[in-house]
Amino acid sequence: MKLLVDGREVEAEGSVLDACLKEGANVPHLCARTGLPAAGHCRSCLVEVNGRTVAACTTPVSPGAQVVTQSPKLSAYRADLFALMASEATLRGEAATLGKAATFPTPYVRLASDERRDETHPHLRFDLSACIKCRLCVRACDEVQGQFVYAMTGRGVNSRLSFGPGAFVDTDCVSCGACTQVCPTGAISDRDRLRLDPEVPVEHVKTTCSYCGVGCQLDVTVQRGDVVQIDGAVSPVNREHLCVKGRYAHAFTRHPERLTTPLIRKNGVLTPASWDEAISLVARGFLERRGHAAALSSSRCTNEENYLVQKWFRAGLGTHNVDCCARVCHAPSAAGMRRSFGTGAATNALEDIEKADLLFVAGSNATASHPVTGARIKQAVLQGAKLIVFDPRRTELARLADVHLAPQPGTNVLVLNAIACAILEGGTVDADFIGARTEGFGEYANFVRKFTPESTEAITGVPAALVRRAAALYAEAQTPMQVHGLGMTEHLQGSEGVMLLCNLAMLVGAIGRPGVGVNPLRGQNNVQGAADMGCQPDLLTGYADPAVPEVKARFERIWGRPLPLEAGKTLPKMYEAIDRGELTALYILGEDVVQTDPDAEKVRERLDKLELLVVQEIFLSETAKRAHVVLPGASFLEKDGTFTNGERRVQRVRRAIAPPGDALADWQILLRLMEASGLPQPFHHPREIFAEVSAVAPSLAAATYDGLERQGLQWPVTAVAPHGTVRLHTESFTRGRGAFQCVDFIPSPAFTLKPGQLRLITGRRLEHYNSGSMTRRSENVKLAPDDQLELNPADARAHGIRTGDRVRVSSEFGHAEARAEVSDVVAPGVAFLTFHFPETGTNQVTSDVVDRLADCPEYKLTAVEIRRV
Ligand SMILES: Nc1nc2c(c(=O)[nH]1)N[C@H]1C(S)=C(S)[C@@H](COP(=O)(O)OP(=O)(O)OC[C@H]3O[C@@H](n4cnc5c(=O)[nH]c(N)nc54)[C@H](O)[C@@H]3O)O[C@H]1N2
Ligand SMILES: Nc1nc2c(c(=O)[nH]1)N[C@H]1C(S)=C(S)[C@@H](COP(=O)(O)OP(=O)(O)OC[C@H]3O[C@@H](n4cnc5c(=O)[nH]c(N)nc54)[C@H](O)[C@@H]3O)O[C@H]1N2
Ligand code: SF4
Ligand code: SF4
Ligand SMILES: [Mo]
Repeated sequence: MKLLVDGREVEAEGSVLDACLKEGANVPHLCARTGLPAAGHCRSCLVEVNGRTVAACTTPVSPGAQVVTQSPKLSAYRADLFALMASEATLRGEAATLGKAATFPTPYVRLASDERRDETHPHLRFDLSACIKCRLCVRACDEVQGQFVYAMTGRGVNSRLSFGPGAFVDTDCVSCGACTQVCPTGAISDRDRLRLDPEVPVEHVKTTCSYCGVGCQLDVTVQRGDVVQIDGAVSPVNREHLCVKGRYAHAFTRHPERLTTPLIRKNGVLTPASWDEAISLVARGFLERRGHAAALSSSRCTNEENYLVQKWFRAGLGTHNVDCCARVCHAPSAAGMRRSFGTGAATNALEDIEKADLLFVAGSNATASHPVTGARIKQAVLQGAKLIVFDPRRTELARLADVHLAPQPGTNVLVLNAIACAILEGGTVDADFIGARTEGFGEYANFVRKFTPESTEAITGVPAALVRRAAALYAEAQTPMQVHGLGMTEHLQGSEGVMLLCNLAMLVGAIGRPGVGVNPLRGQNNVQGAADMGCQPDLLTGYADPAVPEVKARFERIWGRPLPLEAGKTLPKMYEAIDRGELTALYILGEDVVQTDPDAEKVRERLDKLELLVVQEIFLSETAKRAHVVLPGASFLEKDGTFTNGERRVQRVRRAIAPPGDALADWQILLRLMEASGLPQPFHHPREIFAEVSAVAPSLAAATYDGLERQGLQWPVTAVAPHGTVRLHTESFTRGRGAFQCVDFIPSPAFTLKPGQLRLITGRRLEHYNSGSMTRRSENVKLAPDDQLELNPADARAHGIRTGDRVRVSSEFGHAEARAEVSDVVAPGVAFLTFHFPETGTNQVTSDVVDRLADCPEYKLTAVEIRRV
């Protein structure tokens, strides 16, 4: 709509403040922040609209409105306002900058300011003498993160910001840093902000977080060539929010243990070597072992790097033996959803969380594993959305849930069939959707009727009444949206469990429109992209099937090489091939299989059998320690490229600092390796590699770096959808009709316990990330110094264990040791152990059971014994 700002015509929506800022008018504003609804608290943005003085942030634009931003009256008002603030607080930061002209010295009587300081937290710092009581921190903590750490106490001039009487480190804070980012005075600050030297120029680089698959956009502040501070950037993904890893776990970049030079094993010892020597040794080593070579690519690395890895192995070395950590993670989501719907990726977008009237969270601990998404789910629930949580543990979200279904680990199939049975019995299916868009319903309806909630209760441990209540809530919702995690996939029946989630969505017609769908919360920052690029043995870039002759011909034309005919191996099959002596050379890009693959003892044995193990890493990981050659790569802050998040959004990664020593960007190393292997590539920048990806992958046909620049694009990005695709399967399913699947329950071997055994689940905690190679080398260790074993009080009592005790966890595969945390998060008979510290040995305990369809390890169920040590 059109209005006048200082006499100039402006076309704007939203608030008068938005219109003024769009016009470039100089309107001070302290408490108006994107990501938070306008509140009009600080009054610094007063302007005149049609002659009336109003707060611009809370006044909506109206057609033809006349806005005046500068007048003697407004100047006097602003001067007075900042003078008043200065009488209450030591103006610093943004507030000082804005108030500079007006306020010093203040004509008002200086009130006794709040002198409270607190430096107890590893990241956050408090000096409340600078607090101007704008409440932004309170609102960020309540309305964005949902942690409710702060309150304003007292009234009028006596009001104070409070976080309770104790030390800040003992509050419920989850260190997201939202409050520090919005604080306009520095009353709430953090170590990073204090490290910033105000005298030295800074550079800002926008890039994508390299921890989880949410894909938050970061605003990185660089000073003297070093990352000093990270803030949340404006983006539909994270709306300026971040978590404790994305914001604070960046010290690893300058850690002394970073790899800075190639290493070659000589006389048993990894010894520094030149790039030339290392590259030719590796290239020759793989060429000599053609037919016996395999690659594991990295979901931590960029799309361009993943593309090169599989191209090198397929076109250069003639093998489809390429896999990545999706195998041990969401490969079952991809396989299951592909069978049901035709595309193995999230059907909807993160923005749909606010459009859903019910969220069904299955086997996902989102507030710890995808914290920015988790916070969004919490906010949706606080705004009235219903919540069903399906998880054996009482997670943070489970505590907020309308219904918490807590199954025995490994019984997902029974519970999901029982929910379907209850929906069918209730007759609340969407018959129109089923008739028009699906197939196999008749057989499925007959099959699933035997799984009554009452008949499954004894095995699953979930009361029939709760199953029926969840079924009714899901079926009655207008916009029921599912998100799921590894509690679904990392099981013997992982892919099948995911298909049952798809069944539920189809039963009630919850596919193909806003606020619904089946949405795997993809784990690693670029696991979606690694799979999109073709880092799996059976599918090429863009999920092209090499068995289709036209597809094969197209790739051969673009790559200029014949494609291998023999099928490739998944990661578990690669290990078996090592045992048989068929596989002798393995290239691993950024994956610490020794720490993160199951049955670690066996993994070590197998790696040690290899004639050539090459690991391209940023740290000497447990896996790199066993390599013949180690190549030093660059971290995400040190290179360009793209990552694809869990909602299929391809986003730019931009170099902020230089890699340490002689380390090179992984794509540069790969180009050198390809050239030395006789497969020279014409690329000089990731932009050019991406152009080839677009040429090969139909789903990215219309994607370019320029198009991704602003906020990325969700694939498919094609000529008919040049701005990307927010939701899949809107008209029909990728495979035509959605396929109902009949799945019977098959108990895992570990489901049957021997006397005295517990069911062990392994997984994550907020502060650390997977192998921990990066978060353990950051200040986050001060928040979480080690792994923990959650035990129910009953089991702890029975074994004489208290919180803090060291406990040995044993299975038939091996032992682990960790500190006990006695809590009711887990039910009796269930234990939970994290895997972020190598010394814990979590994966020495986990088993060799894998998903029936996708070979994903069953990390979520091992029969174990425990004892105090
Ligand atoms: N802080 C942090 N964030 C991370 C990571 C990290 O290491 N740390 N890693 C990233 C990666 S790679 C991934 S894949 C994601 C994973 O993120 P999530 O999917 O949240 O992973 P987990 O915590 O391993 O497991 C999720 C939940 O599954 C539940 N569960 C276990 N067994 C069962 C079962 O039989 N049925 C059901 N219904 N639930 C079950 C567990 O109790 C747990 O709460 O997180 C990503 N984000
Ligand atoms: N017990 C148990 N085990 C599990 C799981 C579980 O739930 N329980 N979850 C599984 C899951 S879902 C996953 S995804 C895997 C994850 O397993 P991994 O992929 O092994 O875990 P990460 O710690 O992410 O390790 C990646 C490695 O890449 C390196 N790296 C990071 N950035 C770069 C880069 O830019 N370049 C290069 N060259 N290297 C880089 C890091 O230093 C790190 O050593 O773990 C699995 N293991
Ligand atoms: S860091 Fe996050 S959780 Fe902690 S007080 Fe600030 S806003 Fe709240
Ligand atoms: S939620 Fe995930 S992507 Fe966002 S800052 Fe945290 S780790 Fe990074
Ligand atoms: Mo993962």
